[in-house]
Amino acid sequence: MALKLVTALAGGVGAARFLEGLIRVVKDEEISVIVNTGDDIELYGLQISPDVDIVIYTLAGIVDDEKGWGIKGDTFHCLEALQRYGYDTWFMLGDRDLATHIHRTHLLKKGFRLSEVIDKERIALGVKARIIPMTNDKVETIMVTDKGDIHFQEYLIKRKTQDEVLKVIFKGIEKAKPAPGVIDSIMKAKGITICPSNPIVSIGTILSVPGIRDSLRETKAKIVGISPLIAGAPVKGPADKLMSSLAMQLQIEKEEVSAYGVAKLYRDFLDAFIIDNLDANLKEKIEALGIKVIITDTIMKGLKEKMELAKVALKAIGV
Ligand code: GDP
Ligand code: FO1
Repeated sequence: MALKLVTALAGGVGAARFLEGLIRVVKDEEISVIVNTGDDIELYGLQISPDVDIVIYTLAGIVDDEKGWGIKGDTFHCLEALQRYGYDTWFMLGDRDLATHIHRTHLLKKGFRLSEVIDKERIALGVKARIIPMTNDKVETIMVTDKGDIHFQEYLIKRKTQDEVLKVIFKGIEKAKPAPGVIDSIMKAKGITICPSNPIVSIGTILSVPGIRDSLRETKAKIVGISPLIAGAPVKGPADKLMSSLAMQLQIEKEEVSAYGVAKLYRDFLDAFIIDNLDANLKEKIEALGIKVIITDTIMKGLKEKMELAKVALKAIGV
Protein backbone atom coordinates (compact mmCIF):
# COMPACT_ATOMS: atom_id res chain seq x y z
CA MET A 1 0.00 0.00 0.00
CA ALA A 2 1.28 3.46 -0.89
CA LEU A 3 1.83 5.70 2.11
CA LYS A 4 -1.12 7.93 2.82
CA LEU A 5 -0.64 11.21 4.60
CA VAL A 6 -3.78 11.37 6.71
CA THR A 7 -5.86 8.59 8.23
CA ALA A 8 -9.31 9.30 9.62
CA LEU A 9 -11.45 7.18 11.94
CA ALA A 10 -15.07 7.63 10.92
CA GLY A 11 -18.66 6.84 11.74
CA GLY A 12 -21.40 8.09 9.43
CA VAL A 13 -22.98 11.52 9.09
CA GLY A 14 -20.77 13.54 11.49
CA ALA A 15 -17.61 12.04 10.04
CA ALA A 16 -18.66 12.47 6.43
CA ARG A 17 -19.36 16.18 6.96
CA PHE A 18 -15.85 16.67 8.34
CA LEU A 19 -14.29 14.57 5.55
CA GLU A 20 -16.03 16.75 2.95
CA GLY A 21 -13.84 19.60 4.21
CA LEU A 22 -10.74 17.44 4.55
CA ILE A 23 -10.73 16.28 0.91
CA ARG A 24 -10.69 19.92 -0.13
CA VAL A 25 -7.64 20.89 1.88
CA VAL A 26 -5.49 17.79 1.39
CA LYS A 27 -5.33 15.72 -1.79
CA ASP A 28 -8.04 13.07 -1.54
CA GLU A 29 -5.70 10.32 -2.72
CA GLU A 30 -3.59 11.08 0.37
CA ILE A 31 -6.43 10.14 2.71
CA SER A 32 -7.39 6.77 4.21
CA VAL A 33 -10.67 6.49 6.07
CA ILE A 34 -11.28 3.64 8.52
CA VAL A 35 -15.04 3.25 8.84
CA ASN A 36 -17.29 1.68 11.47
CA THR A 37 -19.18 -1.40 10.32
CA GLY A 38 -20.89 -2.29 13.61
CA ASP A 39 -24.04 -0.54 12.32
CA ASP A 40 -24.23 -2.90 9.35
CA ILE A 41 -27.51 -4.71 8.98
CA GLU A 42 -29.03 -7.37 6.75
CA LEU A 43 -32.45 -6.54 5.34
CA TYR A 44 -34.35 -8.49 2.64
CA GLY A 45 -31.23 -10.64 2.24
CA LEU A 46 -29.15 -7.55 1.38
CA GLN A 47 -25.96 -6.56 3.18
CA ILE A 48 -26.18 -2.90 4.18
CA SER A 49 -23.18 -0.90 5.46
CA PRO A 50 -24.72 2.50 6.28
CA ASP A 51 -21.63 4.30 7.59
CA VAL A 52 -19.47 3.18 4.67
CA ASP A 53 -22.15 4.28 2.20
CA ILE A 54 -22.62 7.64 3.93
CA VAL A 55 -18.88 8.33 3.69
CA ILE A 56 -18.63 7.20 0.05
CA TYR A 57 -21.78 9.01 -1.12
CA THR A 58 -20.63 12.18 0.63
CA LEU A 59 -17.13 12.09 -0.86
CA ALA A 60 -18.63 11.26 -4.27
CA GLY A 61 -20.85 14.35 -3.97
CA ILE A 62 -24.09 12.37 -4.33
CA VAL A 63 -25.28 12.26 -0.73
CA ASP A 64 -28.66 13.71 0.23
CA ASP A 65 -27.24 16.79 1.98
CA GLU A 66 -30.31 17.49 4.03
CA LYS A 67 -30.49 14.04 5.61
CA GLY A 68 -26.75 13.34 5.50
CA TRP A 69 -27.41 9.76 4.31
CA GLY A 70 -28.89 8.16 1.19
CA ILE A 71 -28.60 9.47 -2.35
CA LYS A 72 -29.71 12.95 -3.45
CA GLY A 73 -33.05 12.86 -5.29
CA ASP A 74 -33.55 9.12 -4.68
CA THR A 75 -37.04 7.61 -4.94
CA PHE A 76 -38.57 4.87 -2.78
CA HIS A 77 -40.69 2.82 -5.23
CA CYS A 78 -39.06 -0.49 -4.37
CA LEU A 79 -39.68 0.02 -0.66
CA GLU A 80 -43.34 0.85 -1.33
CA ALA A 81 -43.66 -2.33 -3.37
CA LEU A 82 -42.00 -4.35 -0.60
CA GLN A 83 -44.47 -2.88 1.88
CA ARG A 84 -47.34 -4.23 -0.24
CA TYR A 85 -45.79 -7.68 0.11
CA GLY A 86 -45.94 -7.21 3.87
CA TYR A 87 -42.31 -6.37 4.61
CA ASP A 88 -41.33 -4.08 7.46
CA THR A 89 -39.98 -0.91 5.82
CA TRP A 90 -38.75 1.30 8.67
CA PHE A 91 -35.27 1.58 7.16
CA MET A 92 -35.57 4.00 4.26
CA LEU A 93 -33.68 2.37 1.41
CA GLY A 94 -33.94 4.42 -1.76
CA ASP A 95 -34.08 2.85 -5.22
CA ARG A 96 -30.58 3.97 -6.25
CA ASP A 97 -29.21 3.22 -2.79
CA LEU A 98 -30.59 -0.32 -3.18
CA ALA A 99 -28.34 -0.79 -6.21
CA THR A 100 -25.35 -0.39 -3.87
CA HIS A 101 -26.68 -3.06 -1.52
CA ILE A 102 -27.52 -5.45 -4.38
CA HIS A 103 -24.02 -4.93 -5.82
CA ARG A 104 -22.35 -5.43 -2.41
CA THR A 105 -24.37 -8.55 -1.57
CA HIS A 106 -23.75 -10.02 -5.03
CA LEU A 107 -19.97 -9.55 -4.73
CA LEU A 108 -19.86 -10.88 -1.15
CA LYS A 109 -21.75 -13.97 -2.32
CA LYS A 110 -19.17 -14.41 -5.09
CA GLY A 111 -16.50 -14.55 -2.37
CA PHE A 112 -15.05 -11.05 -2.33
CA ARG A 113 -14.16 -9.65 1.07
CA LEU A 114 -16.03 -6.58 2.35
CA SER A 115 -12.89 -4.42 2.02
CA GLU A 116 -12.56 -5.45 -1.64
CA VAL A 117 -16.21 -4.72 -2.30
CA ILE A 118 -15.95 -1.29 -0.68
CA ASP A 119 -12.88 -0.52 -2.77
CA LYS A 120 -14.82 -1.37 -5.93
CA GLU A 121 -17.74 0.77 -4.78
CA ARG A 122 -15.68 3.87 -4.06
CA ILE A 123 -13.70 3.55 -7.32
CA ALA A 124 -16.91 3.18 -9.33
CA LEU A 125 -18.29 6.30 -7.68
CA GLY A 126 -15.09 8.27 -8.33
CA VAL A 127 -13.86 8.54 -4.74
CA LYS A 128 -10.08 8.79 -4.61
CA ALA A 129 -9.67 8.56 -0.84
CA ARG A 130 -9.11 5.01 0.37
CA ILE A 131 -12.12 3.72 2.30
CA ILE A 132 -11.43 0.77 4.59
CA PRO A 133 -13.97 -1.04 6.77
CA MET A 134 -12.69 -1.48 10.35
CA THR A 135 -12.97 -5.26 9.83
CA ASN A 136 -14.07 -7.79 7.24
CA ASP A 137 -15.60 -9.88 10.00
CA LYS A 138 -19.18 -9.63 11.16
CA VAL A 139 -19.62 -7.28 14.12
CA GLU A 140 -23.09 -6.22 15.27
CA THR A 141 -23.79 -3.31 17.59
CA ILE A 142 -26.50 -4.55 19.94
CA MET A 143 -28.22 -2.30 22.44
CA VAL A 144 -29.15 -4.13 25.63
CA THR A 145 -32.25 -2.23 26.72
CA ASP A 146 -35.07 -2.47 29.24
CA LYS A 147 -37.14 -3.97 26.36
CA GLY A 148 -34.52 -6.58 25.37
CA ASP A 149 -31.60 -6.77 22.95
CA ILE A 150 -32.06 -4.57 19.87
CA HIS A 151 -29.88 -4.01 16.78
CA PHE A 152 -28.46 -0.46 16.80
CA GLN A 153 -30.37 0.57 13.66
CA GLU A 154 -33.62 -0.64 15.17
CA TYR A 155 -32.88 1.28 18.40
CA LEU A 156 -32.03 4.45 16.43
CA ILE A 157 -34.57 4.43 13.63
CA LYS A 158 -37.46 2.10 14.33
CA ARG A 159 -37.67 2.81 18.06
CA LYS A 160 -36.30 6.36 17.86
CA THR A 161 -33.92 5.89 20.85
CA GLN A 162 -36.91 5.65 23.23
CA ASP A 163 -35.55 2.60 25.12
CA GLU A 164 -33.32 2.82 28.13
CA VAL A 165 -29.90 1.46 27.18
CA LEU A 166 -28.31 -0.67 29.88
CA LYS A 167 -25.29 -1.81 27.91
CA VAL A 168 -23.86 -1.82 24.40
CA ILE A 169 -22.44 -5.04 22.99
CA PHE A 170 -20.32 -5.31 19.87
CA LYS A 171 -21.28 -8.89 19.01
CA GLY A 172 -18.42 -10.73 17.31
CA ILE A 173 -15.78 -8.12 18.18
CA GLU A 174 -13.46 -10.47 20.12
CA LYS A 175 -12.82 -12.52 17.01
CA ALA A 176 -12.79 -9.61 14.56
CA LYS A 177 -9.52 -8.79 12.85
CA PRO A 178 -8.72 -5.34 11.49
CA ALA A 179 -9.33 -5.32 7.73
CA PRO A 180 -6.24 -5.28 5.48
CA GLY A 181 -4.74 -1.80 5.52
CA VAL A 182 -6.24 -0.68 8.83
CA ILE A 183 -3.17 -1.13 11.05
CA ASP A 184 -0.79 -0.06 8.28
CA SER A 185 -2.70 3.13 7.66
CA ILE A 186 -2.54 3.95 11.38
CA MET A 187 1.14 3.08 11.79
CA LYS A 188 2.34 4.75 8.59
CA ALA A 189 0.20 7.90 8.51
CA LYS A 190 1.73 11.31 9.07
CA GLY A 191 -1.30 12.34 11.07
CA ILE A 192 -4.59 10.86 12.24
CA THR A 193 -7.97 12.53 12.79
CA ILE A 194 -10.71 11.11 14.96
CA CYS A 195 -13.79 12.53 13.26
CA PRO A 196 -16.58 14.19 15.27
CA SER A 197 -18.50 10.93 15.39
CA ASN A 198 -20.44 9.16 18.10
CA PRO A 199 -17.77 8.16 20.66
CA ILE A 200 -19.62 4.99 21.69
CA VAL A 201 -21.30 3.43 18.68
CA SER A 202 -19.06 4.80 15.90
CA ILE A 203 -15.52 5.50 17.16
CA GLY A 204 -16.02 3.25 20.22
CA THR A 205 -16.81 0.32 17.92
CA ILE A 206 -13.70 0.86 15.78
CA LEU A 207 -11.54 1.16 18.93
CA SER A 208 -12.91 -2.16 20.19
CA VAL A 209 -11.59 -4.16 17.22
CA PRO A 210 -8.61 -5.96 18.77
CA GLY A 211 -5.37 -4.28 17.72
CA ILE A 212 -6.72 -0.92 16.60
CA ARG A 213 -6.53 0.93 19.91
CA ASP A 214 -3.04 -0.47 20.56
CA SER A 215 -1.81 0.74 17.20
CA LEU A 216 -3.21 4.22 17.90
CA ARG A 217 -1.22 4.23 21.14
CA GLU A 218 1.91 3.02 19.37
CA THR A 219 1.92 5.02 16.14
CA LYS A 220 4.32 7.92 15.78
CA ALA A 221 1.64 9.86 13.89
CA LYS A 222 0.09 12.79 15.74
CA ILE A 223 -3.58 12.20 16.56
CA VAL A 224 -6.24 14.92 16.76
CA GLY A 225 -9.89 14.46 17.66
CA ILE A 226 -12.84 16.77 17.07
CA SER A 227 -15.52 16.82 19.73
CA PRO A 228 -18.97 15.69 18.54
CA LEU A 229 -20.42 17.26 21.68
CA ILE A 230 -20.89 21.01 21.89
CA ALA A 231 -22.00 22.46 25.23
CA GLY A 232 -22.77 18.92 26.36
CA ALA A 233 -25.06 18.09 23.44
CA PRO A 234 -24.61 16.41 20.07
CA VAL A 235 -25.48 18.27 16.88
CA LYS A 236 -27.69 15.26 16.11
CA GLY A 237 -28.09 11.73 17.44
CA PRO A 238 -27.96 9.94 20.78
CA ALA A 239 -24.30 10.48 21.84
CA ASP A 240 -25.15 12.39 25.04
CA LYS A 241 -27.98 10.04 25.99
CA LEU A 242 -25.75 6.99 25.54
CA MET A 243 -22.82 8.54 27.41
CA SER A 244 -25.12 9.36 30.30
CA SER A 245 -26.78 5.90 30.45
CA LEU A 246 -23.45 4.10 30.11
CA ALA A 247 -21.41 6.43 32.34
CA MET A 248 -20.45 3.66 34.78
CA GLN A 249 -19.35 1.27 32.03
CA LEU A 250 -17.35 4.10 30.40
CA GLN A 251 -15.82 5.14 33.73
CA ILE A 252 -17.01 8.71 33.46
CA GLU A 253 -19.24 10.75 35.74
CA LYS A 254 -22.72 11.76 34.52
CA GLU A 255 -21.59 15.41 34.76
CA GLU A 256 -18.82 14.59 32.29
CA VAL A 257 -21.16 14.17 29.31
CA SER A 258 -19.31 16.86 27.41
CA ALA A 259 -16.24 17.43 25.27
CA TYR A 260 -14.30 16.65 28.46
CA GLY A 261 -15.95 13.23 28.77
CA VAL A 262 -15.16 12.45 25.12
CA ALA A 263 -11.53 13.52 25.62
CA LYS A 264 -11.39 11.20 28.62
CA LEU A 265 -12.55 8.27 26.46
CA TYR A 266 -9.68 8.96 24.00
CA ARG A 267 -7.05 10.10 26.52
CA ASP A 268 -4.68 7.15 25.99
CA PHE A 269 -3.94 8.02 22.35
CA LEU A 270 -5.00 11.63 21.68
CA ASP A 271 -2.36 14.35 21.21
CA ALA A 272 -4.79 17.19 20.56
CA PHE A 273 -8.55 17.76 20.83
CA ILE A 274 -10.57 20.39 19.00
CA ILE A 275 -13.45 21.73 21.05
CA ASP A 276 -16.04 24.37 20.30
CA ASN A 277 -15.82 28.03 21.33
CA LEU A 278 -18.82 27.34 23.57
CA ASP A 279 -16.70 24.86 25.55
CA ALA A 280 -13.70 27.14 26.10
CA ASN A 281 -14.20 26.70 29.86
CA LEU A 282 -13.21 23.00 29.53
CA LYS A 283 -9.74 23.76 28.15
CA GLU A 284 -7.78 23.49 31.41
CA LYS A 285 -9.60 20.36 32.54
CA ILE A 286 -8.90 18.59 29.23
CA GLU A 287 -5.29 19.76 29.18
CA ALA A 288 -4.89 18.21 32.64
CA LEU A 289 -5.46 14.86 30.86
CA GLY A 290 -2.28 15.55 28.88
CA ILE A 291 -4.12 16.55 25.70
CA LYS A 292 -3.49 19.82 23.87
CA VAL A 293 -6.74 21.74 23.38
CA ILE A 294 -7.65 23.81 20.34
CA ILE A 295 -10.70 26.03 20.55
CA THR A 296 -12.59 27.01 17.42
CA ASP A 297 -16.01 27.05 15.77
CA THR A 298 -16.83 23.35 15.25
CA ILE A 299 -20.34 23.67 13.82
CA MET A 300 -20.00 22.67 10.17
CA LYS A 301 -22.78 24.78 8.66
CA GLY A 302 -21.43 24.83 5.14
CA LEU A 303 -18.41 23.93 3.06
CA LYS A 304 -16.46 26.95 4.29
CA GLU A 305 -16.78 25.86 7.94
CA LYS A 306 -15.96 22.24 7.04
CA MET A 307 -12.76 23.34 5.29
CA GLU A 308 -11.78 25.68 8.14
CA LEU A 309 -12.21 22.88 10.67
CA ALA A 310 -10.18 20.50 8.49
CA LYS A 311 -7.38 23.09 8.27
CA VAL A 312 -7.31 23.44 12.05
CA ALA A 313 -7.13 19.64 12.40
CA LEU A 314 -4.32 19.34 9.83
CA LYS A 315 -2.31 22.03 11.59
CA ALA A 316 -2.69 20.14 14.86
CA ILE A 317 -1.15 17.00 13.35
CA GLY A 318 1.55 18.86 11.46
CA VAL A 319 0.29 18.12 7.95
P1 GDP B 1 -23.74 8.53 12.50
O1 GDP B 1 -22.96 7.25 12.53
O2 GDP B 1 -24.48 8.74 11.23
O3 GDP B 1 -24.54 8.79 13.74
O4 GDP B 1 -22.64 9.65 12.47
P2 GDP B 1 -21.30 9.84 13.30
O5 GDP B 1 -21.16 8.86 14.39
O6 GDP B 1 -20.21 10.01 12.34
O7 GDP B 1 -21.58 11.25 13.90
C1 GDP B 1 -22.56 11.55 14.84
C2 GDP B 1 -22.05 12.72 15.63
O8 GDP B 1 -21.71 13.77 14.71
C3 GDP B 1 -23.05 13.31 16.56
O9 GDP B 1 -22.68 13.02 17.89
C4 GDP B 1 -23.00 14.81 16.26
O10 GDP B 1 -22.91 15.61 17.39
C5 GDP B 1 -21.75 14.97 15.41
N1 GDP B 1 -21.84 16.08 14.47
C6 GDP B 1 -22.67 16.20 13.41
N2 GDP B 1 -22.51 17.40 12.82
C7 GDP B 1 -21.54 18.05 13.53
C8 GDP B 1 -20.93 19.34 13.44
O11 GDP B 1 -21.25 20.16 12.58
N3 GDP B 1 -19.96 19.65 14.36
C9 GDP B 1 -19.58 18.78 15.35
N4 GDP B 1 -18.63 19.16 16.20
N5 GDP B 1 -20.16 17.56 15.47
C10 GDP B 1 -21.11 17.21 14.57
N1 FO1 C 1 -31.21 7.05 9.09
C1 FO1 C 1 -32.46 7.36 9.52
O1 FO1 C 1 -32.60 8.14 10.45
N2 FO1 C 1 -33.56 6.75 8.95
C2 FO1 C 1 -33.45 5.90 7.91
O2 FO1 C 1 -34.46 5.37 7.45
C3 FO1 C 1 -32.13 5.61 7.41
C4 FO1 C 1 -31.94 4.80 6.31
C5 FO1 C 1 -30.64 4.65 5.79
C6 FO1 C 1 -30.44 3.92 4.62
C7 FO1 C 1 -29.17 3.77 4.10
C8 FO1 C 1 -28.07 4.35 4.76
O3 FO1 C 1 -26.85 4.21 4.25
C9 FO1 C 1 -28.26 5.07 5.93
C10 FO1 C 1 -29.54 5.23 6.45
N3 FO1 C 1 -29.75 5.99 7.60
C11 FO1 C 1 -31.02 6.23 8.05
C12 FO1 C 1 -28.62 6.55 8.37
C13 FO1 C 1 -27.99 5.54 9.33
O4 FO1 C 1 -28.87 4.68 9.92
C14 FO1 C 1 -27.26 6.19 10.50
O5 FO1 C 1 -26.94 7.52 10.34
C15 FO1 C 1 -26.00 5.51 10.83
O6 FO1 C 1 -25.97 4.16 10.58
C16 FO1 C 1 -25.64 5.74 12.29
O7 FO1 C 1 -24.34 5.36 12.45
